[in-house]
Amino acid sequence: MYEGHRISDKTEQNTKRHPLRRLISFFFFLLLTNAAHAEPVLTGMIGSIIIDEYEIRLEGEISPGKHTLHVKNIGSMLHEVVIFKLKEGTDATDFKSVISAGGSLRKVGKMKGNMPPIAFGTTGRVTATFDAGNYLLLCFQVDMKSGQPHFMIGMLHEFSVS
Ligand SMILES: [Cu+2]
Repeated sequence: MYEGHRISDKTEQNTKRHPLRRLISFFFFLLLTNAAHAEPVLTGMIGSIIIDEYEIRLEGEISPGKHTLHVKNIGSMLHEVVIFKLKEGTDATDFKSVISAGGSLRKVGKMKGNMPPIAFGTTGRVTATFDAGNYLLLCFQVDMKSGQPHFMIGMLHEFSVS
């Protein structure tokens, strides 16, 4: 009943607005989102992520909001960082089981940000918008020896935002 009420409100509002005005607002929306992409608005604290063989760890706590995290690769290989939000009720073990079984990532959550691989001894950054929930930091690079993705052999870190 509440849903129906909300939908009819929206329809009424849309019919009142001139199509050109809607187009203009959409254009400004694009401008704003692009600007936000180029120069992230930072709220709360900025944490950092350390990547190594084979671990990934978060220094500091992340509060809800948009954050850019500094990344440092202290290992001897290429590593990347993927920020993944877990669906409510799932954890790192569920994530690994789903991937091992060849299932879709969408079954366990959603990717929120990523930093392409960086060489050892270098730094990078990754930006994501966080809301409350449980997250994973992951590296998807494949290990030459075992053929396993790095997150399967330790480069996985679970944390929560509240
Ligand atoms: Cu890695």
